[in-house]
Amino acid sequence: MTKLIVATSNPGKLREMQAYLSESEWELSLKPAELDVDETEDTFIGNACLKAAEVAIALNCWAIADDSGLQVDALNGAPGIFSARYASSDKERIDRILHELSDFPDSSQRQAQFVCAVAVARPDGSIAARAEGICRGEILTAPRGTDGFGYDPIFYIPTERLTFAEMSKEAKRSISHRGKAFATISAQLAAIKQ
Ligand code: ITT
Repeated sequence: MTKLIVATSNPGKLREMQAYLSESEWELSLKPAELDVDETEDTFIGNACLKAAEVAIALNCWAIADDSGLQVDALNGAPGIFSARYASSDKERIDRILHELSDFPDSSQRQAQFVCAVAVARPDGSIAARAEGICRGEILTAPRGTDGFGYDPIFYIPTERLTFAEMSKEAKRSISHRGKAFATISAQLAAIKQ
């Protein structure tokens, strides 16, 4: 089995990435905490490729990275690629979104989507695979649920009548941005000759 470095410092993302890659024929290993990559690109996929490539080169190993975030229609797509940098804790990030949407009480005005871009880099930093997944939903007026991470308690899926933070791991996987992106990348990873 070839080693594949999971290039994230976000514990919530890490749990999902490991679960979604658990049946792959790759030996997963976590990137060292001190190896951090600045996200200087202006797209999710650009930042996913950058993180995977820089970690791969630094460790001379295959690496996989995820760049993701929330895009709120009424905020012209914000926070988008700045989702992690929108405030300094998950609670403050949620409070900021709720405050910015306070003039938009109707669910029709609170439409949003999560985006996940994922990239796999070879040890020389070249990109071997990439994929993207999108999940549409609505931003609630107050958080609901305790599972998941990040913006999950305010991201509501009307067809399920649940937020991501109220869903089982399996339900989130089957409809989420990351579940979709990893379904595609897993097939690509399986096709790579190790
Ligand atoms: P790494 O770059 O180290 O992977 P990060 O947290 O900086 O970690 P991103 O730059 O991709 O990751 O930022 C993603 C932001 O969007 C971050 O605030 C997450 O909490 C949030 N996010 C991404 N996917 C999410 C999900 O499935 N549920 C809730 N929030 C999510």
